[in-house]
Amino acid sequence: MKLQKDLPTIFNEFGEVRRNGFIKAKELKDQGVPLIGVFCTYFPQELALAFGAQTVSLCASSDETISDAEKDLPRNLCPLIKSSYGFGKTDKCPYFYFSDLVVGETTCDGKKKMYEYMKEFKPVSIMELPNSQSEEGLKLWKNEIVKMKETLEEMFNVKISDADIKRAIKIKNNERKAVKKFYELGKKDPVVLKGEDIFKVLNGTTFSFDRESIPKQMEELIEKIEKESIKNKYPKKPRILITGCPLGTATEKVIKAIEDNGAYVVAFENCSGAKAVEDLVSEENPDVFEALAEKYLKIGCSCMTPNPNRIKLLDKMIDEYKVDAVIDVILTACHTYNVETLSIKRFVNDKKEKPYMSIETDFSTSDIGQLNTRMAAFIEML
Ligand code: BJ8
Repeated sequence: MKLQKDLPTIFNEFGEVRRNGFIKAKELKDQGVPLIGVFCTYFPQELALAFGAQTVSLCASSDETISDAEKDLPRNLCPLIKSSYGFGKTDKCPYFYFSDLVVGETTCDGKKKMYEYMKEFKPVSIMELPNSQSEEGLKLWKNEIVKMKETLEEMFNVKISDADIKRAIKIKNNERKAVKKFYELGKKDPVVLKGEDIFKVLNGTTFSFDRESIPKQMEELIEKIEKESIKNKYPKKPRILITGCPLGTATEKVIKAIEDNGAYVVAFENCSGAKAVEDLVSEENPDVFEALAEKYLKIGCSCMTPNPNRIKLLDKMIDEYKVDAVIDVILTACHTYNVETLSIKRFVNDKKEKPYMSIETDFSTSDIGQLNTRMAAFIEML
């Protein structure tokens, strides 16, 4: 990343990292580097990093393969599941094709049942994620992490020591600190960059295969943004926080609809933003498996019941980012996030006294007009 370039070019390059990473993935395969495909932020990436493997997100975000998926899966299923399955089945996603192993977790019902069919054409290993963050749940999750380490050792014929995992924890923590420092630019008032650019950078870094270079890249980028903010003045507009399902290329339309209609997205609480990054893994705990289990089980996903950690993070972020309103993005047929809209609405309206709106969308472009109309009406009243 050459920082002599202007900011729009740099942001667009981050936006292209996923596509450009296909070649890099092939090169890594040619060098014999194992590639682990993942579908969820609950997977402790440190396990892969500890033995020199790479991880890549296989969560697709395009409607291109949905009709292929619907030959096997019900139409009334979340587009993220259908699209990801479709890309795998049709071999249209190079990341899926190059993955030696896919790791899934028992998160939502649709995803965990989909893996049963995915196993027919790809090696898939499932981690049993508890549905609650209880003491018992923590024990189960720690045990699952140990089992996954053993699966990786056996499959790739390697030994993963505690010291290897400790080293990986440090690398991932440094990455998290740097990414967090970047998205925390969203706290600035007046704003210094748009939500669509924050999203491009966050999404791009998840597809970087050089994790150790991320802190330096973020440092340079932050410095450049701060320097240019002296001359790039952004007019005052309402500040929005996005929560809900993860976003991807197809659902960038939501960010665009918000920012085209008079507001800024200053924060992403979902798995495309803070949810996966905010907390670090303890580097002090001598039990590396317990340290990993504690960090990952804390993730406030709606597949947990109850799910207090989503509220806790929202509470903190609404204040810290001086948010004027919250928009909850639900992918069609995502029952857990959809059911949770009521408690999020109650929390945002009653406890934080802020406006809230939930929108349901998919990976098509057919609702862009409707999104614009709803955003314009919502933002106007702020
Ligand atoms: S930790 S948000 S990445 S599960 S949108 S497939 S929940 S029906 S993506 Fe997720 Fe992990 Fe949770 Fe994050 Fe199911 Fe809903 Fe689809 Fe979803």
